[in-house]
Amino acid sequence: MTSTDTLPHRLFVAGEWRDGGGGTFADLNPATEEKLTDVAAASAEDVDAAVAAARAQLSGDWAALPGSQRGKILNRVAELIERDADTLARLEAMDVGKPLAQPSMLDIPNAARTFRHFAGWADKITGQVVPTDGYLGRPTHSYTRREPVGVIGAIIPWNTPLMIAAWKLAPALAAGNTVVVKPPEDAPLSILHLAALLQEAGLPDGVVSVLPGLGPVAGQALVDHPGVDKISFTGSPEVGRQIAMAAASSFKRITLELGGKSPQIVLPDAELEAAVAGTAMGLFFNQGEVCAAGTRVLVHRSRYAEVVEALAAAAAQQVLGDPLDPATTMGALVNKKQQERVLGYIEKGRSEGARIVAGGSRPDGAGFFVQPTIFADVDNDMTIAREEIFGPVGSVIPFDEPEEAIRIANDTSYGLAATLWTRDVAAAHTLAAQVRAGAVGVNGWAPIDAALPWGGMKTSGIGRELGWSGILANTEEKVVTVVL
Ligand code: TXE
Repeated sequence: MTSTDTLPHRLFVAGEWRDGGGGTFADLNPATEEKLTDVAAASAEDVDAAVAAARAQLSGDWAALPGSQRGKILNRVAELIERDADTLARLEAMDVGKPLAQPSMLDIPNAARTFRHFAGWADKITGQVVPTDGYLGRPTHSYTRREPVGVIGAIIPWNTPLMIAAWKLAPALAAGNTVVVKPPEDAPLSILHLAALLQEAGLPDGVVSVLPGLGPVAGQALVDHPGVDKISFTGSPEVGRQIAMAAASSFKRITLELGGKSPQIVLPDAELEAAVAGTAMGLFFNQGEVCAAGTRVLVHRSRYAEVVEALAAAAAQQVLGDPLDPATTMGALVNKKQQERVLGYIEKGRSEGARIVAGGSRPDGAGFFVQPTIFADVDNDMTIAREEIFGPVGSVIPFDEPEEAIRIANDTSYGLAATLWTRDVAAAHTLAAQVRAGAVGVNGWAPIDAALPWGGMKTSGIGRELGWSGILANTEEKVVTVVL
């Protein structure tokens, strides 16, 4: 399966594999810069066909299935993901450039867990009976129903494609929607494999189509399509804004997850070894290409020098190399553009006066690698502390009082995640309430779970995915009143 001539590379539309109307695009291995395969690119006509099949299923076999049967299929998808875990992990490692251990540990088990979690919700999506004042003096029986939103366009980024596809597909399907997925052009392979698993699990044809293709072509066609009821998007704020504006004119529903500039606050009483290991993971996991990356490390001045030194040592310990080599701890960035973007931010940090204590350039040789980089003496007004870099670059900022830490933490346009390192339970709860972020981890960086709502405040997005919030985001509430 991972030999390049057998890689999945065609569109999956209405249960059939076919070529795309938009030709093909080259999918590279970012660690070698070699082509993995040419992938079919969907055209606007392909989007039309997928949306038509998805709409038909809203009154077809899929709509007729009770929730328990939808749950059975989703459970089967989880089993098939586990059966093919090695294949999926290798696809993800080769396509994204991440070390094989990471998808094996996080992306693939999390995707299976997400399908299983939402399999459990599929037959428990209930409404409420609501007492009212009656109607023209007569009693009434009023109740609410949660109905599918309809056809959902799911637009996926390249950093953790399979996991994010599962986050969008599983709650949507549990609630009875149909979905057209646009995988990222940089890493479409694992989602194409997932398409085959959805079919094998017994999902009726057309309920999910997977259309690799270019963002401004296939993605845009999905956003503009009148037959699509909702767009669920994870990606950049720039594209998120375009989607929000297009959705506003057609009243499409949206869920947007747009990244962050997340603070990790190390209080003076923190257990330092754990805090350094955790903050380093928050900086370097997945090459730093993580929406919740903890890129602003705020450290109490009394521990500042120690933490800077320890983070520099943690950066120096990273082993960059072939994602399939078990010794590798950090892989390549996804493409040349991302590598240049990250190197550009490193230059900006230097020129604005931050002090590099580790990394700072790209290693020689092939592959879109960037050294893990730590900046000390960072001011929160510097560009490297304000803009999402999406690479292995951390800014360490000192603070004197917890109030100052919160002020700096909240002085950002983003609000996705935050991490607190402290042994003081009262301080943890107080600061967790004060920080403006969708998810706060205490003594652990960015815990994620299918049962926990996920999403951000401010520029980090609109709406929540996962947990019961994921069901709410994928249903419309209807009121029925019977006058008795
Ligand atoms: O994102 P894009 P890019 C941030 C991160 C990164 C930057 C740029 O800072 O450096 O964004 O990454 C599809 N209509 N994040 O350029 O373009 C595209 O095909 C509809 C954070 O890769 O937003 C892909 O499937 N769709 C983020 C998806 O949008 C369009 C994860 C994301 O690509 C489109 C990724 C259009 N006009 C990047 N244009 C996170 N929240 O974690 C593109 N797309």
